[in-house]
Amino acid sequence: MPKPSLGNCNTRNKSVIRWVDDMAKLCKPEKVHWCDGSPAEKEALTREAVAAGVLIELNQKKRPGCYLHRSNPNDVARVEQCTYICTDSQEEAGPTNNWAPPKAMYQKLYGLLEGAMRGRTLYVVPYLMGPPGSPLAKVGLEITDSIYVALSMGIMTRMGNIAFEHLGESDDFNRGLHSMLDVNPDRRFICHFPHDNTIISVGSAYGGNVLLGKKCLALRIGSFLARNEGWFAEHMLILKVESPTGEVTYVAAAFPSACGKTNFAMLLPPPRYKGWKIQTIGDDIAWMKPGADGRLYAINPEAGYFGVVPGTNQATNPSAMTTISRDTIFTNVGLLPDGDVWWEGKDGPEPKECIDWRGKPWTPASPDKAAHPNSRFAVPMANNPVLAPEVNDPNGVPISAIIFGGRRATTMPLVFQAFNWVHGVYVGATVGSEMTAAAVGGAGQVRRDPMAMLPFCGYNMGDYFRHWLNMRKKIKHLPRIFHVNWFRKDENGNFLWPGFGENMRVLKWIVDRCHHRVGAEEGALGWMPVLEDFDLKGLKNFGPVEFNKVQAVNEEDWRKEALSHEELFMRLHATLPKEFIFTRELLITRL
Ligand code: GTP
Ligand code: SPV
Ligand code: MN
Repeated sequence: MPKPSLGNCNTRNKSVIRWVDDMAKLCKPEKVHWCDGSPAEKEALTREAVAAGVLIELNQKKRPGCYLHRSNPNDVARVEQCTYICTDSQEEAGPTNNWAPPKAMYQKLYGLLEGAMRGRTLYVVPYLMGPPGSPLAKVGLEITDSIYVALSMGIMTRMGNIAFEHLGESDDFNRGLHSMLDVNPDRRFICHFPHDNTIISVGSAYGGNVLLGKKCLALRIGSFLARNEGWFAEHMLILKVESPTGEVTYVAAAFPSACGKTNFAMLLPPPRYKGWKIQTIGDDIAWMKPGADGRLYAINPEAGYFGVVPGTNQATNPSAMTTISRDTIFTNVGLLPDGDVWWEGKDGPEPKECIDWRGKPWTPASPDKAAHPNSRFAVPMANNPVLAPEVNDPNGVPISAIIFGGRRATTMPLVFQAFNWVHGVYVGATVGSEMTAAAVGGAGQVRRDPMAMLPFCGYNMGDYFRHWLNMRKKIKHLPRIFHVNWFRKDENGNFLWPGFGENMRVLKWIVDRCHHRVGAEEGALGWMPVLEDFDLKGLKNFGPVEFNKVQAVNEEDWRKEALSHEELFMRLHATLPKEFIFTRELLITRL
């Protein structure tokens, strides 16, 4: 086997060249391709992917620049049971993470990677997370043998030479190595080595498992760095609210996977909110750091959206529909006879026939869905008609409110505000949510998902809570903290709250609270909106009776809820901040 050449190497950074050379020697690809991020390269790689059958060209008149990818049916979502944090001690990873000692894990992975890219092209994907010039931006390098990953990273990040420009001669970059191997669930490992700023992912070719800039770097490694360096890496959308008078408020919100971040970040206010404008900064990840003026500043490290397709339509998310009308890679949706795509919950009548996400003929009589419930779009954020220009501001935007939320059919009211920072951190730490199709296994079960970070916190969850509490000393103007639940249901299983665009009403109350415009009632859970301050005008079939129902705090439900907080705390007892014990006592007393 001859030594694989470095191909069209396009940097002189010695650490980069040495690392790529080492990895190429290990994986033994036939060819090495360094991505430069140019439009010409995107076109050439796309053509190659189509020729190889990795992408299917869609109807270019209806969806210019759009392609369909079908993943292996055994590989359709993140796999939490195969995701590891590799630190010397298990204590550092904590009880909520799978742990393995670094040495043993490197050995096992290098064994699997030995010669794994024979006959394949090794793509070197340099990328920048964050706006160019931002003090919060980070450089990553992903080596992958998947052309789909290379193309998707080109959408999701600022990819190509821009990363080398940012890096210069430094060796401070994330080393990410990905190989599909034979896409076998038995050989699927997503491993993080926070002390080496290294990620190795094998055996998958799907989304959060393999687009290493996203959940692996921006959240798992990111949260580890953030704790050490005094900032936050969070599973949060960031949005901008502009009032008719031009008042601007920035809000960050953490909801678990497939619980409404993309939809909320692109919210179109109902007609009644004439003059109000919501714009998107980010839809999935926020990096936040205290600024010199004592406020908390946030950037979106990503450059694209990897969003849930099913349920997206003109009524729920018109801006997303415009965004994905071009330049989009769809994964695991249905294919229509005219070369357009189909998914459950798209506008218009069901088609008479299509090809389902597995590539099999589908009709409305088929027992299975045409699109996989976790089918996704990958699309550049530049397509978003409501993109906030501040998304490219290296300094980020100052956050006034942090919202936590989950998917709860019962128990949780539509909205309340935490009493103070410590209470707010408690509210975030005890978020519960029904599991969704975004991860393999357990869909529908309620579990504790602290700050929507259960699958993404790269170190001990108790220490993470401690970090959240400590940060209050570094932020002079603390954001107000809120909790929302769009998903409460009635006895017949119908959503009590209309959601989507109507969430503007909840957001308006939150913004009013931030600007001290409305009072609130002290309740057992926190500050509750007073009926007169909460705008219900123009809502169909939703008046004061329904409002009281969606806001109700049921004592019996909350006894169970408080017990389940205790269960989480017992799991984390070794590192749990004592403040939480007192806060829970106060909650029980108020109940
Ligand atoms: P990830 O990309 O997995 O992190 O998900 P996300 O948090 O961005 O969730 P997304 O906005 O894609 O929404 C997921 C699902 O929740 C979709 O099927 C939406 O239609 C649905 N959804 C979003 N907002 C609402 C809402 O206000 N009410 C209801 N009932 N459903 C909603
Ligand atoms: C999530 O699961 O929270 C996602 C999708 O945003 S993935 O990139 O697959 O993690
Ligand atoms: Mn997410």
